[in-house]
Amino acid sequence: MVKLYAVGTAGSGKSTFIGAFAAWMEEQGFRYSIINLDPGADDLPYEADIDIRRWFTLPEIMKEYGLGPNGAQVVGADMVALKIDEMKEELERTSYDYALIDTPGQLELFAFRESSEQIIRRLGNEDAMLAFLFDPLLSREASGFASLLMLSATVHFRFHLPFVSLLGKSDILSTEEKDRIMKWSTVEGSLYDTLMEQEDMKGHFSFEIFKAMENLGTYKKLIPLSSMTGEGITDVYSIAQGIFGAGEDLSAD
Ligand SMILES: Nc1nc2c(ncn2[C@@H]2O[C@H](COP(=O)(O)OP(=O)(O)O)[C@@H](O)[C@H]2O)c(=O)[nH]1
Ligand SMILES: [Mg+2]
Repeated sequence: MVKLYAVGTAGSGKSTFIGAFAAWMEEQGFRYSIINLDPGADDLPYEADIDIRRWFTLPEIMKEYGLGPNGAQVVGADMVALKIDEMKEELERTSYDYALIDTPGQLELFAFRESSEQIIRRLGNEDAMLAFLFDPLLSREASGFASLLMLSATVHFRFHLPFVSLLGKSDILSTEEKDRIMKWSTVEGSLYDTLMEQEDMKGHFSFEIFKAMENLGTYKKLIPLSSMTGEGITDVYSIAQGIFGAGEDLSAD
């Protein structure tokens, strides 16, 4: 029973990916359960089986504690941990191959709050993995891509879970842009070389940073993902199957 957490910066496409992955699983006849951990979500592109908004929403927290949206988001992220046992019980009553878990819009609410560690541990970290979505527009520039790479390394380092890196919304990138980003992620040294071509980057970046990321294991091939065209969805599934060997394998067609 794989627990797949979608993480990434705000607007990177986490919720849409959960919806697209679920729709694909539905087509395949796989059993899944969707969990929404974002109390601030408005319209979600899926129907959550377990939804934190059943217990509280962002506007309710704002009202009850007299907080603005930013303060309420932080409180909300921590309050999720209080409901985790109820969610776990509910999850255990369903029979599923995959739990698809959507995290709050802002990355730091999940990545940098202590509550998220508790959530992952109590839902079960032995079969949990992270899907990290790279924002496509930021990824077009070498410095933006390098920043996201470091951010993904930070998230990886923080949770110590199997990790898949996805180049989100790949459908909005041109073939040239996509090829360039893919090259940065696969050809050792190419990102560093591009960065060094920029005059203002010289002296700011050390090759050692890239070596360290390589050692951390995050400097890995990105998978282009489009929740619109479905590109990359089966790759995510295959990688998860490769790691956990759960459920059924895809047929070779
Ligand atoms: N073209 C395109 N748009 C996408 C894709 N995934 C998400 N979006 C759009 O990007 C915006 C943010 O997506 P959302 O899933 O809410 O991001 P989240 O904040 O990470 O959950 C929405 O307007 C989505 O329709 C994609 O694969 N392709
Ligand atoms: Mg979302």
